[in-house]
Amino acid sequence: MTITITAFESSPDRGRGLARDMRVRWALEEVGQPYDVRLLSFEAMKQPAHKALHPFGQIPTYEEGELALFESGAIVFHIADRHAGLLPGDANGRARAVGWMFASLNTVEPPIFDRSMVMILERDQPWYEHRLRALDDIIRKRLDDLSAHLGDADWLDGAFSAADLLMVTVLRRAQGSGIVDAYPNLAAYIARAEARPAYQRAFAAQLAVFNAATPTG
Ligand code: GTB
Repeated sequence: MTITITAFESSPDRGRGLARDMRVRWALEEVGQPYDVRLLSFEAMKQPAHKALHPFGQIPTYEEGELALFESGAIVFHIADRHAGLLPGDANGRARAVGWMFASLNTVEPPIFDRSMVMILERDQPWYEHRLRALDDIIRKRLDDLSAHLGDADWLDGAFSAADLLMVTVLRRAQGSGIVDAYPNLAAYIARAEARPAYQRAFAAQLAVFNAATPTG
């Protein structure tokens, strides 16, 4: 059955692979599932046709036959659940990997996301510097603990899994802040993940969308 996902027609990240369709593309590449992409403008995302798929009018979505999903974490979990390669075969290892998937989205991502929103929306506010420093402190706390957990291991818990895929997409969003560079093992973790052929294919695919939408010269 054909898998169709949605992505930005013109991503504000300018092809850096920071929008959340990147997670879904990467997961599909890891498990070797071909997929189509329906590109949407911001306006189209808010129309009833798309809101029937995504109640909040966002990307990404995932359609496969009768099934329609939204929320990148749920989509990545679905892909990992249905195909071999992204979750351990043993029940306890699988449960731990799912725990790390939640940790990436519920514990590590929120302050990183908030920081990027503050930078976009609150730059002119009197509290801007204070709020940014407070968020940086929270992010550092999270990364201190994540770095200590990872140590010199390649991945969060044994073999590469959907948890690493999600965690790396979250950490990439913080890279522009310079905070991640203070943790050599996390920087190496991101680089190791980005070197995976599946990541490379997913990154190239989303970059091609940006390049096609951007006039050159
Ligand atoms: N919790 C949902 C999920 O994980 O799927 C969040 C989905 C979401 O935030 N989607 C964003 C969206 O559709 C795109 S990814 N926004 C349009 C809207 O809400 O109207 C978030 C994103 C956007 C831009 C950058 N960037 O420019 O760097 C990075 C990430």
